[in-house]
Amino acid sequence: MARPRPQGREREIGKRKRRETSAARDLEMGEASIPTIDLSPFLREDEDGKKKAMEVITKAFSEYGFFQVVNHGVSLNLMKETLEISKVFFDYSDEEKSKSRPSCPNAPLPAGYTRQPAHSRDKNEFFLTFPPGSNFNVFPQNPPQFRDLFKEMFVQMSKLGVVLESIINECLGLPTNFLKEFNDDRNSDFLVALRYFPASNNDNNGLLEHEDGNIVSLVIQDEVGGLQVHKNGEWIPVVPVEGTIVVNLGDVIQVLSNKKFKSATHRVVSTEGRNRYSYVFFHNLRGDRWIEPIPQFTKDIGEPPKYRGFLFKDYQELRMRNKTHPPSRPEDVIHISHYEMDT
Ligand SMILES: O=C(O)CCC(=O)C(=O)O
Repeated sequence: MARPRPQGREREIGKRKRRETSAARDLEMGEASIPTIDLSPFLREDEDGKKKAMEVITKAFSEYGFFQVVNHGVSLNLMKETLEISKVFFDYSDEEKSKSRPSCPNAPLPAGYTRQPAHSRDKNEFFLTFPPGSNFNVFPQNPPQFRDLFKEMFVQMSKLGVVLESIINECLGLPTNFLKEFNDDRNSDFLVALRYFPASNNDNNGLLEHEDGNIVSLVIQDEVGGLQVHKNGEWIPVVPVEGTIVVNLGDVIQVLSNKKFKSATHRVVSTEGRNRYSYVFFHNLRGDRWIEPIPQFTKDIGEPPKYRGFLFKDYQELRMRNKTHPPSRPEDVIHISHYEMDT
């Protein structure tokens, strides 16, 4: 007897399963995945291992700005514990979570607990801190371990951010410590814990397609997954693997390198019936830094600059306005285009 054709929702699920199976097959074949880099050669100065890894990293940054790392120096236990503790925190009532709402109006970003407003297309809530000791920080009393775990995570992710910045420096062929000296103040870095709400029947948007505005971001996601990267014109799922950290390049490097390296276009898709948890560390820079393509990627090689110069803080404000009064500059919601020049 012929099997009845699946209808409506069943048919959609079938289609999705087929898409997932084919994505999984591609992943096995390495066609639709992002590379995984072992960072241990950088931590123990193994020159041969470093050279091989840098080739892969340079390719990934030149094409789509994304890869993931293992042996990165961040404690695997800490990664597990911080994900667990944020589940406890986000499960509290709104009233309890509201006790750690941001209280510093002049902070560059809202430090503390924030839920995206109802009109936002991004369906998530988050908790943000600046470096331990920052006056902007607001911590909840409960769960009691939250503050210490968050601080420890900040310290370890910050070390990794510095390592990755020096790798970017080397992959770009910049003079030793160029980026370290340009970006010598760690007070603007921030760490965010996120909870994405389950997808509904007509909306699976956790976080809309975007690029990060900073130097480099580091993502730890739980087993639910949902992070996707735009690569070769397709959305590629970053399949969660316990212990790995996802690295994505931000706009500042794209501008400094005159688009030699690309900031990563990415988004988060939510899952039916499940919350998703993640941590993102933003290796950032001071607002008063002047950003423009470096001569090494322009006049030294006879290339016109693809961006005019700007103050980093002005770009941050423009991005923030796009969130609070969406969209103030629709052309900058995904890519950095405000400062782009016709070449
Ligand atoms: O939660 C994630 O996996 C990624 C979050 C992200 O892309 C962002 O906060 O910019």
